[in-house]
Amino acid sequence: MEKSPAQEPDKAGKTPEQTASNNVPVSGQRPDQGTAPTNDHYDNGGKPNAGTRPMHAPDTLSAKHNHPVLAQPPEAFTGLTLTEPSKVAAGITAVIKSMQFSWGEAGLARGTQALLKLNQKDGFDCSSCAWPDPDDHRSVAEFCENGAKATASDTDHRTIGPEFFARHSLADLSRFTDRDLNNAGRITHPLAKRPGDTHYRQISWPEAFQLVADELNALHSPDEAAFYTSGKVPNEPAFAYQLFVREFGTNNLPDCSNMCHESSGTTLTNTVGLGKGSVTLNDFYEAEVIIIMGQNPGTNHPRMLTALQQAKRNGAQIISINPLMEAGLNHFKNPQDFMNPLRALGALLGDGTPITDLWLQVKVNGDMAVLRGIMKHLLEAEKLNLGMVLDHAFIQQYTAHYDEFLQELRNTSWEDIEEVSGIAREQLREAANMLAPKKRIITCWAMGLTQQKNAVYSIGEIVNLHLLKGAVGIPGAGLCPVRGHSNVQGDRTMGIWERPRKEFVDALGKEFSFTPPYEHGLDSVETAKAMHDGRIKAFISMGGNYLSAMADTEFIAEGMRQLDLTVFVAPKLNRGHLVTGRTSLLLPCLVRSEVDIQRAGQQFTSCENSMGVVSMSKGILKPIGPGVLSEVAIVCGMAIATLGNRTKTDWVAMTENYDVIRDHIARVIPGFENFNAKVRHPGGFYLPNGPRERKFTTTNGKANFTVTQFKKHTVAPDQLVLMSLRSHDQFNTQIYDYNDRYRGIHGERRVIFLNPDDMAARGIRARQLVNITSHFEGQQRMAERFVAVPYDIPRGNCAAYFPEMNVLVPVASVADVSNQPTSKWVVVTVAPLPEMLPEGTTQPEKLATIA
Ligand SMILES: Nc1nc2c(c(=O)[nH]1)N[C@H]1C(S)=C(S)[C@@H](COP(=O)(O)OP(=O)(O)OC[C@H]3O[C@@H](n4cnc5c(=O)[nH]c(N)nc54)[C@H](O)[C@@H]3O)O[C@H]1N2
Ligand SMILES: Nc1nc2c(c(=O)[nH]1)N[C@H]1C(S)=C(S)[C@@H](COP(=O)(O)OP(=O)(O)OC[C@H]3O[C@@H](n4cnc5c(=O)[nH]c(N)nc54)[C@H](O)[C@@H]3O)O[C@H]1N2
Ligand SMILES: [Mo]
Repeated sequence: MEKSPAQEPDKAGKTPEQTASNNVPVSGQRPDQGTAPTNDHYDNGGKPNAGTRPMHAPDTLSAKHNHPVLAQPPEAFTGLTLTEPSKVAAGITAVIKSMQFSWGEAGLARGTQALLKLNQKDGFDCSSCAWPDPDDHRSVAEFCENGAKATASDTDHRTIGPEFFARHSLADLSRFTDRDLNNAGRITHPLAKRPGDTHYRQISWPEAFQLVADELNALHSPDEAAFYTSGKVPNEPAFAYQLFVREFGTNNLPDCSNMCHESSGTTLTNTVGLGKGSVTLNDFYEAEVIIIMGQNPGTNHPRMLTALQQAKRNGAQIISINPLMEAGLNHFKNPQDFMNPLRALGALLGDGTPITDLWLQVKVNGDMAVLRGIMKHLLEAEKLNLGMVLDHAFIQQYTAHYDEFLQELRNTSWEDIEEVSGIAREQLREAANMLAPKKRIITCWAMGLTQQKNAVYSIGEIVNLHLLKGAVGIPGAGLCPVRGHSNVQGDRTMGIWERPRKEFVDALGKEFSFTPPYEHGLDSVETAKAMHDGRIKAFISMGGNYLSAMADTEFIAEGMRQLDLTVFVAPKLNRGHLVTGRTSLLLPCLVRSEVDIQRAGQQFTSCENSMGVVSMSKGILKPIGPGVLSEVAIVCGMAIATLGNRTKTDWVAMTENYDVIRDHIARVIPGFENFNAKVRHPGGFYLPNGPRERKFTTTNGKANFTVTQFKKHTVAPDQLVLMSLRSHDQFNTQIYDYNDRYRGIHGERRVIFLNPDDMAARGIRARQLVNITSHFEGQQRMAERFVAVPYDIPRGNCAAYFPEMNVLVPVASVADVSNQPTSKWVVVTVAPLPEMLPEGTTQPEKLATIA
């Protein structure tokens, strides 16, 4: 391997202590978690305190060359062009882009047919994000550019069958980019890689199920297996899956939620008694102020912009708290307006609706400081306007820990607030002035908040603000964690959780006449460690891409390669399917837009959106091929083969008719009584929500203020804080294309966004190549050859795309209490290389193309 200049310690900008380790893996203690001293009323829900197990950082530089199957995407460049970032999201470009993408990828007829049924009451639920559909009126095209892309990608008419896998070994496939893997097409047959094999080969379904059963039944304990779930899996297969796992005998049910809104769920459960948001879509139309923190709706929840546009038309003001001015937070042109003759001309000529009234350009993880500053101003305002700013009656009747919180707030100094947030006291007063006379306040947040070391406590400050204002459980007000995957919230409701509540386990055991395990299982982070040190020997994955989505890519790869068995249930290929255990199965499933015929006729499934509405999803397209089964059929197939006569459950009946599954759910999970009737109601039904009615079912029956000691998190002068982002052309690890149109990035994903002053200080020019080294507890991880791009981002912060940068995120760097990887807080040094990337550079010779 060629030695890159960044390996010279001085050029890589390492501190003396780090230089001493010379990039050799060293062990580091896992940080203590969940012990913030002032938060004695916070329950960590039985998270294992695994602070004692030393973790070894993989040597990321040599690791990537150690194995023929690459765990990281290839480093070749794909041709970067830079333009000015957009100030307007959506508009006619979005409509054209979505149509082009859909027609290109899914084929004209299949694509448009699918789009017309997307999110309609008699259609299928969009498999993209979890933003809700309007309760009453749905426009003919209730989709967005990215929903259209997700649907087009799902319904791809291209196929990859056994001959494709015979042509390409796993090592070959791993040299494709993530985009090319996703765009290769739909998997059409079950496939197996046996010990020693270099290729996946066709296998029959009964053989595949038997192979799973033989491997699982050979384990010494059911706890040697982990069963991962990604949030696209609908309720019915999710319920059947967790039942299979618990009948098998373990609670090892890690899921993508562990990396997503785990921090939100933890805070909300402790503070308001329910780990979900409290608002409905209609609340947006009645809100006076909407705060949007750590979220990029223009790309990740585009239909939210329609709600924000309506809110603005109804008089709401919007405060955006984000290190970046994302296009969707700036201006929005509603694509649906182009279809409305009264609005079409305005939409075509104007700049769209301005969204943000006040932008606070916070430094990464400065949110707690921002919120403290706003609340300090509110206390001042209350002094001047007694009884008009804070809701004393609400505080008195419903909350606990108010006095301790006030004390802590008063103790937080303005100097600390300004330093940590990067925002002046006067600007914070502007935000406070917008909030002071108002009660109908909604706060939305997403990954910018949850993927931080102190995420649980920062989100606690959001709740604090709402409790001060009594802005929970009244129309137009409430807490709104904006969920990611379309059914990630539903999967949790169905029991996809490594720490199930006792009442749930009791009910499950009673319904299915077995003794389920009560001991808590492993989450996504703990699973990674357990794989690595040999405690886990089999990994079954319902959708998702654990390898690329988890932190510390090379660490995960080392763990996966040691396993006896990996099983992946998926419609499309991803990198995670290539880094396998000794035996590996790739089992293709139907997607939501396809018709699912079982013995009792056409079946449908259901999903729960971000606001707790459960609705049905019924496919309309012909399945991609006869070799593909539904997720329910695959789960039940594995269960029948594995559990044999140990189970009393009628898995066949559940496969033949999903109503049978729903009848079980109705008896096990509160809120689902009469499920089969309610789900058939057009538009679905709302699940019960305590906080929405000011019922706070915490251990003390109160809404709890969170009291956290304010801490400054400092990094060395030469270090930067790296956050990970999604581009406009990806859905998590599924890369649709190399562009990030709104941010002015075209043709390339290996970029790092830097503040121009930070670039100058390091002698880095635009389009120069750099190496990035992350520093954690004396360990280093490295990502080589990224292209520097100057961007409007706070000094000291930088950004790169997920999953390319995940190799830099240390597996042991997790949020307190929730154990969620800190993917938005990675301490790095950035070292320039001599090379520049010329305009429009491509290195096609280095890119494997799909034949
Ligand atoms: N098209 C599309 N839609 C998606 C997805 C996708 O990949 N593609 N993914 C889905 C999933 S699973 C999820 S969870 C959601 C994710 O939705 P988002 O959370 O919007 O996704 P990210 O790209 O991670 O964006 C994080 C935002 O937080 C900001 N940020 C980063 N650090 C901080 C901070 O410290 N403070 C503040 N205030 N802001 C910060 C970033 O600038 C960025 O705007 O989207 C869902 N929808
Ligand atoms: N650095 C960094 N890391 C992150 C994040 C970040 O912001 N930064 N975000 C985190 C978040 S919020 C999340 S949610 C996770 C995402 O983690 P995952 O959910 O594990 O990852 P995805 O990329 O969404 O999974 C995509 C794969 O799911 C499969 N799939 C697609 N549709 C279906 C279906 O209908 N059924 C089945 N069975 N399979 C399907 C396909 O094979 C596809 O390739 O990543 C996390 N990782
Ligand atoms: Mo997510």
